[in-house]
Amino acid sequence: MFDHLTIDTVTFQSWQSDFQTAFDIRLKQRLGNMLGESPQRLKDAIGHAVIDGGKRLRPILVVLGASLDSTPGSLPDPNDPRLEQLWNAAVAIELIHGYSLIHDDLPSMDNDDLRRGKPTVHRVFDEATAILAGDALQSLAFSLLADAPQTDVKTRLNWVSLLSTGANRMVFGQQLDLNPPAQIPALAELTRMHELKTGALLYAALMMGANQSSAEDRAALEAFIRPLGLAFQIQDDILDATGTAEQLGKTPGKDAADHKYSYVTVLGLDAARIHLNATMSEALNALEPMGTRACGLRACARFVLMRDH
Ligand code: GRG
Repeated sequence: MFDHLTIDTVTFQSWQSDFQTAFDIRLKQRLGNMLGESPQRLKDAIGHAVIDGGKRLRPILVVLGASLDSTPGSLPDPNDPRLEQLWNAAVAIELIHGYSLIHDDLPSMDNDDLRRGKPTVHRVFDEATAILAGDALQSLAFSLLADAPQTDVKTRLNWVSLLSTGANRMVFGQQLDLNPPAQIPALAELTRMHELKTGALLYAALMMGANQSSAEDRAALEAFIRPLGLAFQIQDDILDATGTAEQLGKTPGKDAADHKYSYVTVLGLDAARIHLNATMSEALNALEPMGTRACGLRACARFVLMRDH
């Protein structure tokens, strides 16, 4: 679908790898500047959690959301100096994501030993240090937004508002996930929980990037990112049910083992796959009016659909 309006997956994956390299340079710079006074153990725990890991999907959404007009038909050069203004926002949202993963893995939540192919933060350090690392990442994220260079006050405030809303909604979703209903939830209830837990931060990422866009573009992006966030979660649930620890870098089969409601445990694997395709079509349809300006986002959506970890 929309093959003439997209970028092939191999090209996108190669760009994503360059993006990860560029992102990690900026991330390390910023952490180095902000953690000067931190005890070494906390610094190490934060580094273990957020450096050299993850797909960097949220920072990618920030950059693609901001690049609709600068690179129609292609992907933005991650080292383009015009992106300089965005890096604080891109790093900030990844720090919030990093905190959520550390806390999600804690014994009191998902109790996981493996994340991004490495032992989780509380396993390498200790539980209290893992909690503190997550705490610190939250305030570090917002100080990056407050101090973003070459960025007017209105944009910085808009970023703060989007990121705080996204992070809060993620917590609301996590609370729902921790206290599942006694009965198997209807699809609408499952969808609502995942819109909060997973979708809200993806929404914040894209809209932070697109904060200067026209109202028309922002409406199209909103109509895209909502189903994309759900598709991301459905794929995550399918991978949890079908992937290996080696492939995923985390413990597979947790949803079923922990009696969690997921798209697979509620719908079954085949229906979850059908639902994934329908949800992805909804996301791609929303981008249609944007033509080649949305090539990067379309390729990113395919990347979500095809990912194996
Ligand atoms: C603890 C407040 C709080 C929230 C936790 C992140 C989260 C909410 C839960 C993680 C559990 C989970 C599997 C959620 C599904 C989607 C998700 C956020 C997957 C991990 O994100 P990726 O795939 O991870 O972007 P990488 O490692 O690539 O950054």
